[in-house]
Amino acid sequence: MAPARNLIFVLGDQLTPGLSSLAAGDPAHDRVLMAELGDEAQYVRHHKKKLVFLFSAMRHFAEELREAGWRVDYIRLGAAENGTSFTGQLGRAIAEHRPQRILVTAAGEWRVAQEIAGWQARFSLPVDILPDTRFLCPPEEFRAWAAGRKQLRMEYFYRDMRRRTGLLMDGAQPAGGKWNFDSENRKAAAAGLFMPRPMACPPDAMTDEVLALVAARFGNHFGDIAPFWFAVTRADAERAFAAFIDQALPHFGDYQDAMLTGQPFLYHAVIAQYLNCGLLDPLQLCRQAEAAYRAGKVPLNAAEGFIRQIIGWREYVRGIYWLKMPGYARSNVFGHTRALPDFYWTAETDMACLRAVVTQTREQAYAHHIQRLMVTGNFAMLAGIDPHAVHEWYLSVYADAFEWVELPNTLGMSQFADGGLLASKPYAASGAYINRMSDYCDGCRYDVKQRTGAQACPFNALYWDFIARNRARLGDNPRMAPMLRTYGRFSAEEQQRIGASAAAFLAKL
Ligand code: DLZ
Ligand code: SF4
Repeated sequence: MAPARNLIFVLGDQLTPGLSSLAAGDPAHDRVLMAELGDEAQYVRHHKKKLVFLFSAMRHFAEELREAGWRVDYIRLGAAENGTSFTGQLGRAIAEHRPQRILVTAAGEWRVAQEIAGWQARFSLPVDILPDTRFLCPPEEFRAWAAGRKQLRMEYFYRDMRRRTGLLMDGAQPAGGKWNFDSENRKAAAAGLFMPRPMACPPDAMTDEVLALVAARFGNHFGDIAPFWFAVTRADAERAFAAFIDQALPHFGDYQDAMLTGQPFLYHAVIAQYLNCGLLDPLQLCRQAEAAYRAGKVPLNAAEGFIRQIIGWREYVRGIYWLKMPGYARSNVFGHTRALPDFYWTAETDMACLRAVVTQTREQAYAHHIQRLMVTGNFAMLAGIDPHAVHEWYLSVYADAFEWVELPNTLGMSQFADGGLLASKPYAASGAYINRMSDYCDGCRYDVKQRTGAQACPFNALYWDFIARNRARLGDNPRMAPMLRTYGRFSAEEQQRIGASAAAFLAKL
């Protein structure tokens, strides 16, 4: 066999035909390598549905590349020696194909990028690491944007991205005269609203094989493997997105922050898993959402809210990740050290909100942003859980979670472990917030109206105890001042009861 000219390593979250490494290669001379890797499946113990999704999407993508004329080495889990790591598989493929050069699109995760950075020296071969052009803002540009700013406010970054892409712009002005319609997006959901389900794709034969593989090899990982309904091809993911635009986007804005028992999806798109492994293209999704608005099919607050998540928040957290890693992973400004409670895995807790969110996470490898931020995340911060353990939990349980997006969302936004680089205040809330935005409290054995005592909603005492514990640190944050003042007005006895209630609850965790 003639040696390959380039060996192109396509990673599991690079399932995009226009990927920079593929664009730099040539099917006539080059060879593509893809590998299912034990190390990647287990460095955190990913949810079974996530593993099925990724491996099946990888296998389907390899077929797509073959149909486009590429020669693809696709290494199935457990199929070849040196099998469990990127570097091990690359070494094996180099020995077999004797390429002149390695092409790879920059890895999404710092850990993998470090590994790739060592390849040139290790294999004495040129390694071209190409920029990941699927993102709109390259890390260097974000660095330049951040340089010299005291606060890295997403809102200003987002406006620049709107101007740059022209999305929802009328000339130099934002459509509707406002950049951000978030204040219109806080309706609580009422039971009985028509809730479309995300489009379900029954497993094909290839997915059935992966289901058997994951059940056999990773049966002890968290999460229900069945029913498996995620799309695993670009065509199906695009259909699922089109269905979202048609059926759910019109209400997505209004009910973005709502939570309802037995309704895991509400009007959410549930496409982040497709987006983050490369099946869907971010800019194309935004153009479709804008077109639906321009055609009068969806209101502006919905289209703007959706587009802001993609070109604003998603790009912004990636920028923060590459700006701050590797140190960012160790952020722990509150010095929290408590172990993650078992009920994050078992859902066995009397707190109905946490039970609902963990149960749904186990069933679907999905929860929406407010469930993640204000239920599981909020509880972990109030209870003083080690933020690194919280990070590893989110990274493993959600199908869309890749470290570049999950880590800043967890450590920065949700746990405030970075001391306020990402968020202007801790997203701490008592039971009242959860009661306002959900129906969880109706079915809970705790009383959301009581602050202390054995029947009181644990979020309440934990919330005030968190405020009290961190008085000194939060004192100069103007957005926390009202809460600190309220706490200060409690009687000494009430403050004492809060401390005792929180301590009694935590002692039993
Ligand atoms: C998350 C993941 C998993 C579970 N499995 C694989 C795999 O078998 N092969 C692979 O190439 N990538 C996998 N990934 C994605 C990587 O862990 C990592 O998130 C990306 O390569 C980004 O750096
Ligand atoms: Fe959650 Fe408290 Fe409401 Fe129970 S009462 S569901 S613990 S917020």
